Amino acid sequence: MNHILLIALGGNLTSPKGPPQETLREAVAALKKNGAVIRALSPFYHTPAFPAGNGPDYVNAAAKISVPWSPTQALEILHAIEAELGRERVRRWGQRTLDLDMISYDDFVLPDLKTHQTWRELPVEAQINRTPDELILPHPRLQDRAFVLVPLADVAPDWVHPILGESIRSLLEAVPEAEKSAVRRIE
Ligand code: PH2
Ligand code: MG
Ligand code: MG
Repeated sequence: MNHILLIALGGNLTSPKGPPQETLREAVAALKKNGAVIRALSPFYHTPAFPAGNGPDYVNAAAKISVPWSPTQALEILHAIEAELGRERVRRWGQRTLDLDMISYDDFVLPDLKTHQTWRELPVEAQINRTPDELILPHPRLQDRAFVLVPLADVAPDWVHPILGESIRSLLEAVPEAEKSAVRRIE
């Protein structure tokens, strides 16, 4: 049974494979090696680190993939690819060679609506100090971030958020223009 996953890719440090662009390419190859079929891959973008001043610019991208994995297997595989490509988990939102975030798994809401709402509505100060220890899907911050939404709009503009009821295209429209224009496509 195959499932459609939206994945956000990012990195802002050189990995054993090279600069972030090379690392992201390797990550896509590793997804394939693990059995994913790449349905769509966005262009790569330069994006300012969030929070502002938090290290070098990132390279960000998004992929739509189909996989036979369960949500837990998917998380394990993404973490294994991150580790293989030099990721060290030092600090929340710290600099990293590779970040592979599961944005969605079909239209699953995990672990439940109530918990999802708590994470989604967490004030930004609290977000810095609290990391969920369970898988939250869709990604609780996806609607907030131009560096996630701009590439997602390339691969899945019509995907509708199962809780918010809005498409990626419409979520992106709500993001301030200044944040969108800071996401610069790499030619
Ligand atoms: N990821 C983070 C923290 N900050 N900033 C940008 N521009 N791009 C990211 O992917 C990113 C970030 C934590 O995952
Ligand atoms: Mg991550
Ligand atoms: Mg992330």
